[in-house]
Amino acid sequence: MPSKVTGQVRLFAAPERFSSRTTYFLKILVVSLRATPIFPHWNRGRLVSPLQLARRETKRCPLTDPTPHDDLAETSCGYVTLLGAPNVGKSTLLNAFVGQDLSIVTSKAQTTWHRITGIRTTARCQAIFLHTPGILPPRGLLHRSLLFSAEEAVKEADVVVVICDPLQNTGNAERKQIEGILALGSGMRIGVVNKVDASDPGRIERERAWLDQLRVASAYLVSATHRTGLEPLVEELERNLPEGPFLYPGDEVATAPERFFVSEMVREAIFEQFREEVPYASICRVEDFRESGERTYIQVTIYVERSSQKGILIGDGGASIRSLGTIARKRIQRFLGCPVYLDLWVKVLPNWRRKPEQLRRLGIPVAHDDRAR
Ligand SMILES: Nc1nc2c(ncn2[C@@H]2O[C@H](COP(=O)(O)OP(=O)(O)OP(=O)(O)O)[C@@H](O)[C@H]2O)c(=O)[nH]1
Ligand SMILES: [Mg+2]
Repeated sequence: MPSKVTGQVRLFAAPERFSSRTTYFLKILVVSLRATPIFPHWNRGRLVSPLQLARRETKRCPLTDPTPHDDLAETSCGYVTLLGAPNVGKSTLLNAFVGQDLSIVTSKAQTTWHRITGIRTTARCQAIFLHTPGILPPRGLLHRSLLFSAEEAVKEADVVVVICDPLQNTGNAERKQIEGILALGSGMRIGVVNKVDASDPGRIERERAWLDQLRVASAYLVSATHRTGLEPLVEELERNLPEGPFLYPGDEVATAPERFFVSEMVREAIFEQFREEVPYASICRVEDFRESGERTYIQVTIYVERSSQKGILIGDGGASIRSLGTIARKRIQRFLGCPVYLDLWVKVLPNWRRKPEQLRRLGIPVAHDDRAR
């Protein structure tokens, strides 16, 4: 679990790699937005808002600060976007890269809905990994919004890692969709064939051939679960990040606040415990998070679309929600390192997946074209 998860943003004296102060300011703005809590009320939690931080830090280190950064040219820092169809192992890879379980992993496709940022810092290099939702031809507003978030991450990437899974028979439509998204960005492309521990050479070759068509600079065969083949891949990623100062302090591994990880742990338990319909209709939001005596009190609401789904989640006499709560609470306690009282509520928010305003309130960015619907 993350050793330190904060939304802090550090401002630096304008480094050489930004051609003008405006460009630099835009970069800072992007970082600040990334650190923005996914839900507005997170500002009331342990984090200060990026604006507050910017104000505080600006006093100490204004943008015009001429302080020389002697070793600037020797560090590199940039964004690495992990792109691929659902279930190819993006979360498992991200967790392997940063060495912590930041992103939930389940056997179901399209588990990750939010863009998850993981930071890997070594002496000379900071790689900021962006896990994007799995790519599928979109069906409905939620899928289109997930796609939008992947597109934005590809546009921002210095390097895009295209991950494929030889165990899946990825369809032509999915491949075309990925090719279309790749074309939106100008970052260097690196290919990864994951799950080689469980696949046969024929299938691996099929995926490599597709990666060749995408004109990747190089392709790597890895197993994210067994953590094999990752070292040369990481070296290549680091070699291709642009020179520049670190954007995050070296001991940070994630940009999202604790509340985000807590809500994801509840969602992970839902994905594991329930079948097809309920996990995809459920989204979690932390409503309250406070230290109360020896325990931390956390109230999480699980929003579902229909009352039948609420009934399934609660179960006979509350049996299902109790066992869900027990699994999630244990994970959250391990993550926070303290006893937790987890208060789970289930509410019906009719058709939330089809309503732009609801999606945005629940922390899922909606594409411009869909906002007015
Ligand atoms: N055998 C094998 N299984 C793997 C490997 N990497 C991931 N998996 C499994 O593949 C499934 C999906 O992994 P995730 O990391 O959640 O995949 P993802 O791409 O993040 O999925 P979405 O977020 O749903 O798009 C899980 O059951 C993993 O345990 C691997 O290297 N080998
Ligand atoms: Mg994932």
